[in-house]
Amino acid sequence: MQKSSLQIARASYQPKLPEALKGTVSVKEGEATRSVGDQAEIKALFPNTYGMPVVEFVPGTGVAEGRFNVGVILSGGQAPGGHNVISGLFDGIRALNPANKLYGFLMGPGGLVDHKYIELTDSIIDDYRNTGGFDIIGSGRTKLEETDQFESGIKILRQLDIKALVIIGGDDSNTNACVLAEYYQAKGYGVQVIGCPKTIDGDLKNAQIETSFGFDTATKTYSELIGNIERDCNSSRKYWHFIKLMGRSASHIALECALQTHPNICLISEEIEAEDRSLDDIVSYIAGVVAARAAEGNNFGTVLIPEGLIEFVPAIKRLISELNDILATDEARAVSRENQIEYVRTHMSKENLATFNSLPAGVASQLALDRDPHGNVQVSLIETEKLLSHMVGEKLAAMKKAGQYVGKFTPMHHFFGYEGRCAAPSNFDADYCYSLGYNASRLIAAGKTGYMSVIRGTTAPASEWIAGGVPITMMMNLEKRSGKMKPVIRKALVELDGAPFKYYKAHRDEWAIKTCFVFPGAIQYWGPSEVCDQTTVTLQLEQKK
Ligand code: FBP
Repeated sequence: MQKSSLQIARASYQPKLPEALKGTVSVKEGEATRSVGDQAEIKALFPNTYGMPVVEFVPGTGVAEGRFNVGVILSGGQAPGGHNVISGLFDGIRALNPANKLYGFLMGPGGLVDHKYIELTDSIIDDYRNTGGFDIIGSGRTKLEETDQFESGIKILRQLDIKALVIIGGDDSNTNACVLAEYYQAKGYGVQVIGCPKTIDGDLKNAQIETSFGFDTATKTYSELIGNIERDCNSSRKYWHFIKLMGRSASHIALECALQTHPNICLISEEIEAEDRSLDDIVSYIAGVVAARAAEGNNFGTVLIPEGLIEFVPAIKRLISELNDILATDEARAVSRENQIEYVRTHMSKENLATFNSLPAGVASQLALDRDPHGNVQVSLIETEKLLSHMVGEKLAAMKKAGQYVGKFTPMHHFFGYEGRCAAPSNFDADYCYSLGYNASRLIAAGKTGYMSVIRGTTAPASEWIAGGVPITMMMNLEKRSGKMKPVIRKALVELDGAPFKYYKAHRDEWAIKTCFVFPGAIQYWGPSEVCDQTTVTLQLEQKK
C-alpha cells in the first residue's frame, strides 16, 4: 500500500516514555483496594483478583528480564493510538528479552476464540508505528463472557506458549478482561490478563485513569472540523449547523469540543437528565437562542449534540429501560424482527407507550430494535441532529406567527464520529499509548493479572509521567444489563460539579448570543510545543488544582 508523506515522516517519531520506565524497574505496592460499589458482591464474584493493591513502577531491579510470549487483542471501536500501544508492548517485551514474541489475535476477541492470529514481527510493527487505525490486526465486538470461549482461548494460548494476554478496550472489554483474568486464575491456568484503557468516548476514567487513549486525537480532529464550519457560517451567515458528536452515553467529547471551539450551543446530556428536561424544553432553549441571534441579524450558528442525548431525556430513558427489560426475555427474542415493534407496543406501560408513539417512526424503531452485543442502544444510528433541527424549525414557525421571531432558519446536519476514530495519533496519544503498551510489558514481567495498565500525571511532560497498574475489580460495581445485575466497570459521565463543565457553564450564555468562535485548525505533529503537545482542555481543567 502506498504511504503518504506524513506516514513516512511520522514513522521515525520516537514516542516519549516516562523516566520511570526507561531502565529496569521495581514494583511499589500500595494498600489493598476495594471496588467503587457493591463491595461484598464484587468480592464474591472475583475471589482471586479482588482487593489487590495499586502498583507503581520505580527505577530499580525488582522486575527481572524474562523469556515469554504475549498475545494482544484490539477490542471495540477504533481509537487513535492503538498501534502505538502494540508497538510499545512489542518494544517492552523485546527489551526484556529479544527472543520474546508478540502474537496478535485477529478482528477482536473473536480471534482468540476462533484461533485466528498472526505473529507481529519487527517489519509489521515498523509499518504501523505512530499511525491511526486498528488495521494491524483488526478489531471486533465479540463479547468474551462464556466459559467455552475462555476454554477455547486457553487452548491457543497454550499452543503458542503465551504467558499473558493484553486486551486493549473500553469499559465493556476491560470488564470482560477482568472476568477472564479471574477465570484463568481460579483454574490455575497460569495465563495473565492485562487491560489497556481505550475509547475515544473518554468515559473510561476514574480516580486512577486520567483519560482513555484516543480521546485527545479524536476531539482535536472534530474540533478542527467544527472550527472550519464555524468559520464557514461566520462567512456566509446563512446556516445553522446541527453537529452530532460520537461518544455513546457520556458527553465528554461534545464538552471538550465546545471548550476548544466555543459554539453557540452545546447540549450536555448529563445536565439535561439532572434537570429533568423534556425534549420540548431542549427545543425551546435552542429556538430561543436562534431567535435572540436573529434579532441581532445573525441567522447562523452552531449547535453541538452528544450522540447519547436521547437516552438522557428522562421520559426516553424510562422508555429505554422498559424496552431493555421487555427485549431481554426468551419470548421476545423468539419474535421475528418484523413483528418486534408490535410486540414491544403490546407489552409496554401506558406512559412509555405514549412517549414511544410520540417519536418519529425511524427513531422509535432504532430504540426498539438495535442493540450492540453488550446490550447498548446504538446511539450512533439515531439521527438526533435531524430530529432536533426539525422540531426547532416547527417551534420557530409558531414563534414567527406569534410575532416572537423574525429571521430565517436554514439548518445543516453533520455527524462526526468515524472521521476521528482512526486519525494519526497526536503527539499526546502517540506518547501516551506507547507508554501504556510498554508499561503493560512491565506488569506482565511483574507477574500481575487482572490489572489495567495506567499512566498518570499526564499534563506534565511525558518524562515525569507515573507508570503502574490498577486492579480492574477496583473500578467495578453492579449494573443491570440485558435484564440482569452484572459486574461492570462504572462508566464515567460528565460531572456537573467538575471543572470542565463549570467552565463551559460560566461562558455559555456569552457564547450563545455573541459570536465567540475559536478555530483550532489541524493537529500539528512538529512545531512549537504549545501547538503540538497540548493535552485536551478537559485534562488541563481537571488537573488544575
Ligand atoms: P468503544 O466503546 O468500543 O470505544 O466505542 C466507541 C464508539 O466510537 C462510540 O462512540 C460509538 O457509539 C460506537 O463506537 C459505534 O460503534 P460501531 O463502531 O460498532 O459503529
